[in-house]
Amino acid sequence: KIAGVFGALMNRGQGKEGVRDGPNAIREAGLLTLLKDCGISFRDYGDVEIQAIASDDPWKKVKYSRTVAGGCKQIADKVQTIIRENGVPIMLGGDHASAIGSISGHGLSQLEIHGIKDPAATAPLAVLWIDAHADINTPLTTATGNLHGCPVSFLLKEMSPYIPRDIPGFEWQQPCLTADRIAYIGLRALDPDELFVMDKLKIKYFPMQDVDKLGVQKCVELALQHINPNNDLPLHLSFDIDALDPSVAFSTGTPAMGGLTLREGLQIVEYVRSTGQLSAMDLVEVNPTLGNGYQRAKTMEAACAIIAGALGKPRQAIPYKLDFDL
Ligand code: DIR
Ligand code: MN
Ligand code: MN
Ligand code: MN
Repeated sequence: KIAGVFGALMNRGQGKEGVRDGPNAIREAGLLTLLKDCGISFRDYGDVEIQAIASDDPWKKVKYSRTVAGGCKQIADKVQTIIRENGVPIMLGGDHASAIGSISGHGLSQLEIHGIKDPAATAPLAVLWIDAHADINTPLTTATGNLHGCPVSFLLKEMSPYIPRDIPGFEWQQPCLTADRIAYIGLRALDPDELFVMDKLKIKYFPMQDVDKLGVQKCVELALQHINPNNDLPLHLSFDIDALDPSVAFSTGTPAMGGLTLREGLQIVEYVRSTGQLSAMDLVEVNPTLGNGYQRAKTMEAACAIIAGALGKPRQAIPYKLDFDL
């Protein structure tokens, strides 16, 4: 397999438009050179441009549903193309609403691979969500109206009674996961309704205080044990750069103090890589228009390091054996 890198120029899932420039800032910071130097084979699939829909008035509080949903459909198609071509999709964001697209596409690909004809079936797939936020608000409970705070509720079967069917643009989308197939690490900025829902659905989550108590290694082991007990499901790693502390990743729309160190972030992705099950990854919410030059450079360097770590770059050096396969 090779890494199939693509940009998702999604910026209507929240209010800070510069997140659209994230993918190209990550490329300009040298991601592809770094992968090449590490012997990681990849193909750059270019960018998914999001078509701004001219009249995209709010549905209740929800902003830009047609633009976001249409973009997510394009992203889902791109992910399916990459997987058909034997790639591991690496989506550079863009805001986290894009994960409705990448995870739906990954789910549909798994159904296709297993010859499951019913598109409403639960996909054989596990998701590890690394974020300061839980992104599990619903279109009716969201306080901000920003869809980047809602992707998980769109993806879970158990949440579908709470997702109105008439949100414009989302007609194509169906939940592909059950609540026992997703776990979180890094949480520290949840809305009260989100915590209620997570406890109700018995979702496994490791907030920052667990990272401090148990250590990040134990958290990632327990998270994966829960969502993928036999380590036989393909894994989708959805990494919001705001999971990292603002001292290393300031250039993001909703930074939250007290986050993961870069070392903890690397430990997570390196462990995921060691399972051999990484099947797709998102690295989202990188906004190069925020922060000063130093903060921007740090954020881009962190993003590149997290991606390379997930794809097998050892931390101590560029590998001297350049023949490994994903
Ligand atoms: C907040 C912020 N929970 C919302 N969410 C996110 O808008 O629903 N920030 N995802 O990154
Ligand atoms: Mn976040
Ligand atoms: Mn997020
Ligand atoms: Mn965010």
